[in-house]
Amino acid sequence: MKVALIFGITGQDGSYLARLLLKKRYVVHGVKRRSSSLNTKRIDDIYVEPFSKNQNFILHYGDITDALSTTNLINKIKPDEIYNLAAQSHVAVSFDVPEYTANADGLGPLRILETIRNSKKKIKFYQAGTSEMFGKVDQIPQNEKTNFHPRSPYATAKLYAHWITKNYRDAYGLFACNGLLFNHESPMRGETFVTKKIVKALVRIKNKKQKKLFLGNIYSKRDWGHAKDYVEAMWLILQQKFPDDFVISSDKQYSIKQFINIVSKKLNLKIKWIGKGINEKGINSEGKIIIECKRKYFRPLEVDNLLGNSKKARKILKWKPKYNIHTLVEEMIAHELEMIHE
Ligand code: NAP
Ligand code: G4F
Repeated sequence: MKVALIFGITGQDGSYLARLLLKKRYVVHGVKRRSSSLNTKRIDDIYVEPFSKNQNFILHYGDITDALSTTNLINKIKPDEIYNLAAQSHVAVSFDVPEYTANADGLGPLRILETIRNSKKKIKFYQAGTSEMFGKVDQIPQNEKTNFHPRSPYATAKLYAHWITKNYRDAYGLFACNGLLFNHESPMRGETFVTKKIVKALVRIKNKKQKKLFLGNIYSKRDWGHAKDYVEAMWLILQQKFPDDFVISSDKQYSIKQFINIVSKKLNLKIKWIGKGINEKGINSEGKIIIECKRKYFRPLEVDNLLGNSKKARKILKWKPKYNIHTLVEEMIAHELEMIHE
């Protein structure tokens, strides 16, 4: 049986990756942080303390900013594969906590790489890189050869992680790989990311549980896929003969406004748009304002135009996403409808 260690097990991707690896009969170890309230809701159904329902699923306390805990866990578990998904992953928040973001997202992976380098065991390493590193893009669509131009403390920290992973691969022969993943969403997405925020709010507005949705820039464009498809790509990346870096994307692009229109159409919420810029508003069929823009949701710097070209992954990994924007949105809506009746 292969043994995997996942940093960031309690996050969206960690919860999908753990399920995928358990299905593939791995022993899965996950690292969770101590928090003042429970942070395991995404994995509670596969783990119940004190006796795990699944004997192959083991959780440990740790923190990627703590070199001792990171090194000790790796040396104790001696995994075959490490997936580093742990990060302060919110771009807007990274402007408020830049030093912490640099420490967790930039130096965190270095701590893992250095431990692997000093380990006698050959451990494969996956680093959760991001399309945010392309930032102010000079090429559309973006692929593995596109220049990087990060536009946030988050993207800058992730760029360090990207290069240090590549450097450890080149310098020490580590099987260390970067995934350059474009936005991926799911019912498990964090509440403050834009797709989840929109779907949740529009479902609640439709069911008269909420009056308005406040957003920032609705003209940036993103390439959205489903987390379930993207964690499969992470696994495939570590199953190759040689370590390499791969763009993972749907290769389709929508603006935030287009995303809102897709969701509202599926909910039969007829939204009419009026006004321009910060004064743009979405109005329902009764003439009530249900969507407004607020300055506080705009970022000091924006990434306007992300669109991936995942040709390399589709050819080499033979990766093909099963979801599209419509099936993704439908699954997210169904989940929010279930939640509303809880
Ligand atoms: P997420 O839901 O925010 O999950 C992040 C995970 O990291 C959580 O388990 C979180 O723990 C953990 N974490 C944060 N700081 C930590 C620390 N100091 N020590 C240990 N664990 C820590 O993010 P996601 O959407 O699953 O994304 C997974 C990874 O892929 C992240 O690195 C993200 O930056 C990257 N990525 C995401 C996307 C995307 O569109 N989702 C695209 C490209 C790259 P808590 O639960 O305690 O907060
Ligand atoms: O959903 P978002 O916060 O995702 P963003 O910034 O693209 O980052 C996500 O994807 C990255 C991959 O490209 C990951 F690396 C990262 O960890 C994260 O998962 O925002 C998407 C867009 C932005 O342009 C933002 O300005 O939506 C715009 N937006 C407009 N109003 C908003 C809002 N974003 C958020 N979070 N909240 C708003 O109210």
